[in-house]
Amino acid sequence: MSRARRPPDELFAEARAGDRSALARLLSVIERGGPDARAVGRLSHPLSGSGYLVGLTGAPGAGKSTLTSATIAHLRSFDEEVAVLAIDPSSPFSGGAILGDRVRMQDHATDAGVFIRSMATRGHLGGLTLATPEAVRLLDAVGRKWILVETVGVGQVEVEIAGKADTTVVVVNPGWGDSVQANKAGLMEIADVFVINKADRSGVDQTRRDLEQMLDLSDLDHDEHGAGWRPPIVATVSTTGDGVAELWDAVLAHREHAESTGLLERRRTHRIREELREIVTERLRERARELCTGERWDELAEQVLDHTVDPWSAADEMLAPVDA
Ligand SMILES: Nc1nc2c(ncn2[C@@H]2O[C@H](COP(=O)(O)OP(=O)(O)OP(=O)(O)O)[C@@H](O)[C@H]2O)c(=O)[nH]1
Ligand SMILES: [Mg+2]
Repeated sequence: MSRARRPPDELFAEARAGDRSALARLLSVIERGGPDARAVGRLSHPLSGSGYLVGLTGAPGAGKSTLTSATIAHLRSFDEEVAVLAIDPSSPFSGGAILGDRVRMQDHATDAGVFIRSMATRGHLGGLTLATPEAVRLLDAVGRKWILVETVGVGQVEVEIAGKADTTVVVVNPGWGDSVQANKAGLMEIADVFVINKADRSGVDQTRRDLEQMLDLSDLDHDEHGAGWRPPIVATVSTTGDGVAELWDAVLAHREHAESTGLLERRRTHRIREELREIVTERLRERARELCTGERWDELAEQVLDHTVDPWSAADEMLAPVDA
């Protein structure tokens, strides 16, 4: 296979026609960022909007990938096509493979109705907050009706990425109530559906009671959820597939609620605004890097050092082309 750089529009046409390796290469382009990534975005945007985005998150090892794999099997039994993105905001590794996920999801590797891909930060500015929505848009544009995004971890960034789905599934395990590290408030905020996975272990009832209690205490009517939705709690054993049908029914019920109440539209509007703000911020950062070089920049730095110019005035001067 030639590694020569191919223009995004060629790859895009091939991906639309069902070529998975072209799709994988486009996702690498998005992961790298820069002008080519923007070109992909311009191609995807007009053709996207019909896919539905389901986010899955939870503590490391909660069983998200196994659950995703079981969910894929469930969807495939109805002949639904699905794309999966596994996102690891804390990992610098990329190249499309978080090994564990590959292994766990390899049951589906030869199924043309399933596309699985991992993405990592690669350390560039803006990173996954820019790349994730772009990747989702691409998968949507090439015709995937269901897009599942698995996010590893429960820190602020992870919860932020996971919470930007149309429906967000939060995966916990029995005994979750005892664990101190989990960002519980953040997870309560984004959950549309709770899953107690590893329900073959003891403590499921207690965990369910804990979750119910937390739901009783939380403000379910705030805008993110919309009035009238209380996140259901589903128990699963993802290694056997037990409970996965109920989980998917809960996702479908939430989708229907979101579509019929206007919640989905509100969420998507909110998401687009946030993304636009990210894009503008990233552009301004790039612009700053361009502006803060050269002779005048060096001079000003000297003058600030000598106390002949204050930093604010120096910044004003560097920003003059932007403010104009
Ligand atoms: N007993 C039991 N084990 C499970 C269940 N689901 C997953 N596991 C096991 O839990 C371990 C972690 O599963 P993963 O699916 O990799 O979990 P994950 O949340 O994707 O993990 P990270 O992506 O590393 O955060 C594996 O050894 C699974 O076999 C379950 O329902 N019951
Ligand atoms: Mg995983």
